[in-house]
Amino acid sequence: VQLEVGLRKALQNGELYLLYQPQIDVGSATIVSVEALVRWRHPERGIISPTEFIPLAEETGLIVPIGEWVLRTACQQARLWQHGDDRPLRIAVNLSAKQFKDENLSQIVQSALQDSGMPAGLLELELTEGTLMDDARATMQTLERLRSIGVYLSIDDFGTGYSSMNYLKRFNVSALKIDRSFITGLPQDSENAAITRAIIAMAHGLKLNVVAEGVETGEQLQMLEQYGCDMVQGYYLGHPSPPENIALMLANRP
Ligand code: G
Ligand code: G
Ligand code: MN
Ligand code: NA
Repeated sequence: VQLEVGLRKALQNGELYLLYQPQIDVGSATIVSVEALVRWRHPERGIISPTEFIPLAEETGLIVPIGEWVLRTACQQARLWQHGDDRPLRIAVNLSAKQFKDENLSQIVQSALQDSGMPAGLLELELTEGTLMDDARATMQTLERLRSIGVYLSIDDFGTGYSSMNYLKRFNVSALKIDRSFITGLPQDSENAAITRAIIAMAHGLKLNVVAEGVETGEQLQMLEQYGCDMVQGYYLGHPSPPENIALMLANRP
């Protein structure tokens, strides 16, 4: 209850902030997307992880205003990172189930794009399998609306939820992000290796991009490159970092 009261005030008191984690294209070894990850600087308790306060925000409905703030802040930040059309950079934002169900979602997305000047195709929205499976008909409608805006949709934490291959075919998303629990044990874990290869093959068969999350070692990167994984994200490539660090990475691109 204490935490809930605090969370209500966190937004207006400016206690939330975003870190950004790079997503690297394996082929060109360059940064192609940046994922926004929210943090809460609590006045007494210090920094609180989203694993702690996002579930609370979901329960209380506070996720809707918080999510809108994340979306707007991330888009505005990402606009500053664009350098003409030659090397466009996507910004990825996590959407929770409640945001996805919010009937104003497509308006909020459009308004965030308009106000920031970000092209729709450079906004990546990450949805989990759980969010997509909830209510098939409403899900398809919301996805259609988002698709028609032109945003890039990915399925986050792929492989950990319930996914029907049938839905995957119909959802019409752009990318799958393989959950980091499958990457962690690589290259030794032969079961994780088999699953990772299978997800990459399936994604490519469906003409989807595939991203490996939680890449922590050079060996893992090498293995994923062999498997034909398109993009990688994880501590080996860069931790979630303040915007200044991302600006430096961008400035130092080859
Ligand atoms: O960044 P970190 O590993 O601490 O994130 C923990 C969890 O919180 C992850 O599942 C991540 O997707 C989620 N998360 C981080 N930022 C956001 C956000 O802005 N919105 C939502 N809905 N989830 C987020
Ligand atoms: O659920 P989602 O994929 O959005 O979660 C992203 C979370 O994963 C963030 O909280 C981020 O801090 C964490 N993360 C990012 N890279 C790595 C990594 O290489 N290893 C581990 N253990 N966690 C990571
Ligand atoms: Mn994510
Ligand atoms: Na994930």
